Amino acid sequence: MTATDTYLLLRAFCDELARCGMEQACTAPGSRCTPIVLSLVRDQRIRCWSHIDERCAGFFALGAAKRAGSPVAVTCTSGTAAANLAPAVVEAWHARMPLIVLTADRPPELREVGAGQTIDQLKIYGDAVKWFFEVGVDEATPAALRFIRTLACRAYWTAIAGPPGPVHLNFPLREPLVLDRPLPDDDTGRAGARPYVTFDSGTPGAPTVGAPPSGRIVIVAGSDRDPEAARELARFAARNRIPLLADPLSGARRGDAAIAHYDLLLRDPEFAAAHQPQFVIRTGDLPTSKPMRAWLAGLETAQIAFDPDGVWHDPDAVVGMRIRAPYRALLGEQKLETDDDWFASWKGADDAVAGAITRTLGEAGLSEPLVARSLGEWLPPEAMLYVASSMPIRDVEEFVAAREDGPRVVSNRGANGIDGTVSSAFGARAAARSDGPVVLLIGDVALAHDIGGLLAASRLGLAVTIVLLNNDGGGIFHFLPVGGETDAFEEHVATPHGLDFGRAAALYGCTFVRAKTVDALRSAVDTSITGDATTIIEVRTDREENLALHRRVAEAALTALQPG
Ligand SMILES: Cc1ncc(C[n+]2csc(CCOP(=O)(O)OP(=O)(O)O)c2C)c(N)n1
Ligand SMILES: [Mg+2]
Repeated sequence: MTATDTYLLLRAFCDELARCGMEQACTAPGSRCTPIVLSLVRDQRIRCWSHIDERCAGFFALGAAKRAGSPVAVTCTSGTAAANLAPAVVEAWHARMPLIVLTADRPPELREVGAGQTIDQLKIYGDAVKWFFEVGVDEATPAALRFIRTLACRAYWTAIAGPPGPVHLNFPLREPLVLDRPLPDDDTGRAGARPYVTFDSGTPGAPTVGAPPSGRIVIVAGSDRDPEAARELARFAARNRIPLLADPLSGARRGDAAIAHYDLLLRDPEFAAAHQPQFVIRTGDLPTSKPMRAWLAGLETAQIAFDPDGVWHDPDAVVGMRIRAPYRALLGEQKLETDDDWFASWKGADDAVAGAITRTLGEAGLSEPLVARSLGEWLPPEAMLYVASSMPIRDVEEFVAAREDGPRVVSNRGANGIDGTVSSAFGARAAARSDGPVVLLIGDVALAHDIGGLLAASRLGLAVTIVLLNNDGGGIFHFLPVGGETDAFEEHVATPHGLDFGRAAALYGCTFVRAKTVDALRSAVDTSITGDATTIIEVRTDREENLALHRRVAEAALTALQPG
């Protein structure tokens, strides 16, 4: 086996990935991965994004896959490099994102004999991948070339076919790792630009489930990958006058039926008790809101969950029917018999709470909830709002108002980690080409965690607008019982760090602005999203005050819901 064999096989492999439709790949440097990196880079159809840190590379690929809606490859060298992809692989598994992970490895004769940078990479990501395959080291015979072509297609289609997810191919590579002569032609590909294997996952037929729902129906829409289906769902709910409790991650918080403030509404025990539906339709993942989860868990009514991926989100075991199809397969064109008073009551309450939010936040100056609410209101429809875990995603769910043409909201909520978020936002920017800015809303601990992700700004020439909520620590923990454990809370839970992010911005060649007022924030955001520099817009907040403000809003919402 020669370098020519290695490169012939890998060129055919990359050729097939590109024929299937793969447009982006992420690389990280190393020696053993040289043949994979060079083969990806030399394929003109694949845009390769170079990274220093594999953890960043993985999360960048994830963000790119999220934006593109198609598989993105990521490759790295052997050893701990491969282990550094694990967080992104786990997130991709839970978020059902198509990643094609290509790790380089030593050939069998160099394993477990003290060769450098060699660890056991077989099934290193465990059950967090849809498919693992150890790619044999081989001569580039026509049969081997045909095989590797089918392998690439299989990896691609496995990653994308429902439910999507990561696949892992481990490539043992023998030295020499670079070519010493030009590569001969290879005519084993199909004629034209066709992939070696095309794939049809089959379209499921419309399910049948007895009589259509009627009366007091609610729809609960959670995170979804299909923005067009979300818009249709919003239209369906509006047409039928069904309250649509839509997480911003669903893409359905729009139209006349959207109930944006269900989190605050359902905190009111009287409201929750008085608004018991006869039928619950759930779509997508379960929203984060605790009051909503508790309310759903306590209902005695029929709950039906639609999910084309067959995802099983039901921690309280109350869903009685699951339909592995989009909601429209069953309900799309129907006109349902619904209850108008029921709809009006939800809408009236939602409006009342919206008023309470606006008033209370208006009295408080620039705050974390106001930043979340304002971004939802200001950003243009073509923007993507990438929201970090912790309070940012909760504030977006709780405070962003319904808007017909709001930005697309995404988040790494597969495993709810605070890691890799900066890299994912840059990946989304990379996959966006010309269609709209990416704005990242992130806390200080999450930014510190993936500070290296900022390198993508200068190295890869990508611009993201980063709105940083800096409360010097994990503000979320003040909302939890651990907030009372004063002996260890600050140092070991809240973890204040005192970082000056202006210096980080300087190190990574980003612009840094501090916004102290709503107007200053708006003008900084506007300037940044229309410019071509990555800007960190810092809003300084206080964790205790943030807790108090959230409580004031909840009280104001309760008061607004009182009759008379
Ligand atoms: C990788 C990872 N480590 C730890 C956690 C636990 N965790 C959840 S929120 C949080 C603090 C986040 O702080 P920050 O980003 O500043 O947001 P804030 O809570 O202030 O809104 C931590 C450490 C996590 N979710 N993921
Ligand atoms: Mg914080």
